[in-house]
Amino acid sequence: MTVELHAYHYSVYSWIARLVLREKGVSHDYVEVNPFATDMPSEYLTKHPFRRVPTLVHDGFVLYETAAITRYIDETFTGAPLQPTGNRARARLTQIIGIIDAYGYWPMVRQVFSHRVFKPCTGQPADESEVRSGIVSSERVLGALEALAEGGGFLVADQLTLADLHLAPMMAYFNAAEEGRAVLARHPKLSVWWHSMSARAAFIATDPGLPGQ
Ligand SMILES: N[C@@H](CCC(=O)N[C@@H](CS)C(=O)NCC(=O)O)C(=O)O
Repeated sequence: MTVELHAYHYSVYSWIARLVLREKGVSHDYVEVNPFATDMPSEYLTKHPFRRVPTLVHDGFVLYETAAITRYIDETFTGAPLQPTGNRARARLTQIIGIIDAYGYWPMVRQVFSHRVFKPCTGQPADESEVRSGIVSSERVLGALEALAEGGGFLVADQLTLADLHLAPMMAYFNAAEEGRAVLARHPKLSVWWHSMSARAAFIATDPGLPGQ
């Protein structure tokens, strides 16, 4: 049995996949692919036509889209289940992942984190207007997640789920920006959740850090 994850060190979606593999205890080979590189190997595009990361390859079965990858990992490998059994809890899990992907990723990561933290770390010019507009959009996302969170250490169903593992890396990047931290601090249920998620061994072990750290 071979499991290969094609991923990029600083990619938040790659972190989600690595985190789920770690929580499930799935050993795997890691192949670094930089989706922002102009010389990305053309062979990779046969796996992922949209030129993104990550992609999972399990015994020749190629799968991209992080939510599909993490669900597949949970349903294929042993280890504590990361999806609840009740219909409503499962619907909430899917809803939260949908919110993160559709409304959270861009403002939290590509606007706030990228322009406040990542670009300055790598000496690239940052755009303050991206940070400001990202914060406005992120406020709505955190407000929606705060309303859906159960309260306590997990978002859904009082157990660790794929929803927690999808949000945690995004929140880590958002929280690395001063403005992001201030927004998170205004959301009490998410703050309690973040305190508990960010202390998990798998989360700490998979943290890619920042360039130059
Ligand atoms: N819908 C994709 C999104 C993956 C994604 O956007 N990955 C980023 C890195 S975090 C990427 O490859 N970006 C390359 C680009 O924007 O050109 C998924 O769920 O896997």
